[in-house]
Amino acid sequence: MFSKKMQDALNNQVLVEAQSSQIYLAMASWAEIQPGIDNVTAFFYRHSDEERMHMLKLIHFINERGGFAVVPALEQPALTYPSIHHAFKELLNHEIYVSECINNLVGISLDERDYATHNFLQWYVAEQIEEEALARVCNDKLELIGDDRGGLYLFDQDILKVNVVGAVE
Ligand code: OFO
Repeated sequence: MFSKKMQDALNNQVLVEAQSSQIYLAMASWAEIQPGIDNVTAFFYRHSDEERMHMLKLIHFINERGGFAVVPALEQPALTYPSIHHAFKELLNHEIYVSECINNLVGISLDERDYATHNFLQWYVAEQIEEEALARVCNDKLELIGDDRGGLYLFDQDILKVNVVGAVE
C-alpha cells in the first residue's frame, strides 16, 4: 500500500535531488571559469546530471505506484566559492544531508510497512555511501594540497579517473 505519507515524503526527496543537481550545476559553471581545472569542471557537470537522474528515478517510481510526482520549484544555489576546497567541502556537507534524508525515508517506509518502497530505497542507500566516501577522499586530498598549485594540477588529473570509470553513478 502506497500511503499519502510515503508519497509526500518521496516527493520531498524529488525536491532534494533536483536541488542537489542545481547546486552541482552552479559549482560546475563556477569551476568552468577557473583556470586549469577542466576535469573538476567535468566532474561537477557529471555529478549534476547524475542527481537529475536520481530525481527522475523517483518521479517514475512515484507515478508507477499510482501516486503523482510533483515537479518542484528550486532555490538559486550558491554561485561562487572562495576556493575549490570550499566547493568540495560544500559537496561533502550536502551529501551528508542527503544521506540523512534517505535514512528518514527508509524509516518511514518501515513505519508504513511499505516494503516495495523500502526495497526501492536500497539503491539510494548504497549510492549515498559511495558518494560520501568519494567526497571525503577529495576533501582529504585538497586538505593535503592546501595552496600548492602543482598539487591542484595533480588533483585535477586525478579526478579524471573518476570521470572515466564512473565512481559516481
Ligand atoms: Fe542523489 O545522490 Fe548525491 O545527493
